[in-house]
Amino acid sequence: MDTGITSKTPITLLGLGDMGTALAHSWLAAGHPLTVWNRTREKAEPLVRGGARAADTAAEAVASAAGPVVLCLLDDDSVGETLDGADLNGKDVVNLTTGTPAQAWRRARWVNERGARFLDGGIMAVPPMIGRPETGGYVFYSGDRELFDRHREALEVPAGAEFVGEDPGHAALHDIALLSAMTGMLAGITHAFALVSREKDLDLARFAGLLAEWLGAMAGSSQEMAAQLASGDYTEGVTSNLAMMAAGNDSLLATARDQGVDPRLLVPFMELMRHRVAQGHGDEGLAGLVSLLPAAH
Ligand code: FVH
Repeated sequence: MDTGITSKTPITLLGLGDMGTALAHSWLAAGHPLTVWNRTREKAEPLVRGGARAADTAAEAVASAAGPVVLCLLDDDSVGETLDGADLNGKDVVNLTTGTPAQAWRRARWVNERGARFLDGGIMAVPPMIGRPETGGYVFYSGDRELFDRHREALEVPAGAEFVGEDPGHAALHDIALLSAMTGMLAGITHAFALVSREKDLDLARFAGLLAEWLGAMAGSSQEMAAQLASGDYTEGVTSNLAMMAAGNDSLLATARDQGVDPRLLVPFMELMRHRVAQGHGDEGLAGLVSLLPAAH
């Protein structure tokens, strides 16, 4: 006989956009009692048919929460609007809304002042990866360690969970750092395709495979950079030195010119390399470039 009683952690989820809906389906499929709320109520209907309960207001959803209150909304402003008027006292708040570290610090303080615990999360996955561990998606978490440990099993249902520290801003910092690295990589991919795409007899699908393989092989250089930054010796274990790479940039620029491609996506990085070599650091790896990046305030 199905008594409807389960030992699974009940989840309250605020926000049913593409990502929130994917999270909701994964918790339902794993048998977690689920209460949902969304500003546009209709988005809750398919989940209600699947066994979720839809709350009429965010405040009502929070009031009835016996487990973590998870937010997956557009941005930090929508989090503030959604929680405005909700009684958070004694609640566990898990914010999976993408934001900056500064927003996470402020939100943590705001939530703590209202008597609740706070965990921030940065999702490193797209909706089709949710509930599918084989895709490698995961979420960075930071903030209240005890809250994380208590709800870890439930948090690991949609995607892997990577706790990165008690500083509430560190999940967002990891998230944004990885997205920033991805942005640079996508700029490089865009430039590479601009170079080859005008060649009529070049197999772009084959090129794409070679490109992905090469980027994967080069990704290991991040460990070299980490070791150099940790020791402060930017010449430690250098595989390819800056002087050699800066000289090679001339070939990259000449080929861009010959192929009729604007090199604007690469030039700022190349200028940084040239500057560091001119400072007399041609024997370093790339770690020395980090020291050139502090922004003027
Ligand atoms: N989708 C993705 O690929 C990325 C993957 C990495 C992580 N992001 C972040 O996840 C957050 C939610 O993203 P999403 O994909 O669910 O976003 P949308 O489909 O646009 O849904 C937005 C939800 O936010 C609600 N909302 C917007 N403004 C307000 C407001 N002022 N008050 C209350 N709710 C608000 C919106 O409600 P509605 O439009 O349906 O009424 C949706 O529920 C996000 O931080 C990504 O950066 C996703």
